[in-house]
Amino acid sequence: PGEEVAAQAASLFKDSGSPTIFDKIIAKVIPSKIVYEDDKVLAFRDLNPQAPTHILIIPKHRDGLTQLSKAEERHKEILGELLYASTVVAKKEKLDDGYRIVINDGPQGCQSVYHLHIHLVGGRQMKWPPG
Ligand code: D5M
Repeated sequence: PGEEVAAQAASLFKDSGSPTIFDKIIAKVIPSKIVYEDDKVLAFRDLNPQAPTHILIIPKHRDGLTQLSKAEERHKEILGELLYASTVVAKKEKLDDGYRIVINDGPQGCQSVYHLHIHLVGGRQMKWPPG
């Protein structure tokens, strides 16, 4: 089983960008609280929640999408999948009065993990403008 996990991790790491903590979450090498999963998308609870509900929605295959600004034509489908999965998760979490979707990009956007992820935050009143 150890070898299997290593092989799975190696295939995930083939794309550009260094491995991140999210590769280990996808490979289930480290635990996470998964709330939704399909063949392309994984959603799990943020370790450092900024609201009563704070979930990260990520592509299982990064395929060069370390951050939103690296998106290319071929990523259009997965970008749609991620946004749509966010609405499915929001419904599952009963965020019926609304919620916020955030994508942090690069240093000025406060991105810390370079594997594209959507933050889904809700369960409290949000403020505008964001900080
Ligand atoms: O957001 C990166 C987010 O990733 C940040 O809110 C913490 C979260 N994080 C980091 N490690 C973990 C693990 N192991 N489980 C769950 N959540 C995690 P960014 O937009 O890049 O700043």
